[in-house]
Amino acid sequence: MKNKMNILALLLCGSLFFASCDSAEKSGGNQVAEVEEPGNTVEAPAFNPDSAYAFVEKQVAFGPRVPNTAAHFQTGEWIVAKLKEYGAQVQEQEFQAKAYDGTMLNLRNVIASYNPGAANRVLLAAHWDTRPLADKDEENPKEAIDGANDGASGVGVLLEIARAIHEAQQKPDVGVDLIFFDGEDYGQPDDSPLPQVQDSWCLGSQYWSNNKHTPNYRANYGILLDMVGAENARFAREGYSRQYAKEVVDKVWKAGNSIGYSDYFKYKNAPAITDDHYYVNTQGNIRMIDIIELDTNAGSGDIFGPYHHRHTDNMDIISKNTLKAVGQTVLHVIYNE
Ligand code: AHN
Ligand code: ZN
Repeated sequence: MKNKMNILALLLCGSLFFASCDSAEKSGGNQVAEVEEPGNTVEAPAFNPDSAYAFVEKQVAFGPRVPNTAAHFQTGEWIVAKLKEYGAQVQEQEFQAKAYDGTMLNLRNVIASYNPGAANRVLLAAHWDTRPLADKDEENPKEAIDGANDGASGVGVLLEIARAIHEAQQKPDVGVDLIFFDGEDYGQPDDSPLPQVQDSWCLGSQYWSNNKHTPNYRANYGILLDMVGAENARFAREGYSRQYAKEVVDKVWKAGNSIGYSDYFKYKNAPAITDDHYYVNTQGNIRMIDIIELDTNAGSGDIFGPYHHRHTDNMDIISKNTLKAVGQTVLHVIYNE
């Protein structure tokens, strides 16, 4: 698509050039300099924030998507059905993983592919499970959270991207894979009395990084979305993203800023945090960034902000504007590959 647009831009330039030569002769001025150069960017289809919001709402309505519960199973079925409805080739990866507390978790990663034959691919990711506890909350810390932002927002954006690609006349040139990781949020709490378990977070991305859905699977790069729905969210450039995939950070931040979302994509650095992208980079051998809301002004406070792993992470904090900023930026990036 991009190449076709470049040719079109060249042709347009050519005819404008002749037209302005013509008028330049009459006026005696050089009109060519006044002709605005057509941009080299491809316009992506519109990301519908109402639709994305409804996808977040729907997940929350299932109840907390805690592994080994009915709400978790039903949400998994729903995600698979939506992706099939939107014309993707869908693979489910079912596996078991042992949690830090010894619980055997029945987990499922879901992978949806568009243009599966394309060699150039971009991998988009989010986690779809919910934390089984609210360990940062003073009240009811043993109860599971809604996870409207932590989990559901990223999934909502990915599903809306799937819908937008499906509806669009023009498809991206690159192949696009959407991966919905399970078991991200079952990590060991800081105050756990149990012996410390290494790598207790991100169980789905660890599994996938070592057991890809297709043998020899390759993607040029990946973008993880985590906590991308809260009102007034600010995205700083996270440490592992900069360490492993600096060019991708630059590309995505530039895209966000160029289409009007400079309030969200801030040219600020944030420390490295363990999230699914860490395992995709270190074990899966694919460079992946994390678009995640991190509070760079937290100081000694919580970098993950005030709603993280608390019951306040519910629909009240979800903003269509934030979903739009992230979703439209990611669509812009893949349509310009
Ligand atoms: C840490 O707590 C170090 N990482 C968790 C990342 C995370 C949890 N993202 C969403 N929930
Ligand atoms: Zn979490």
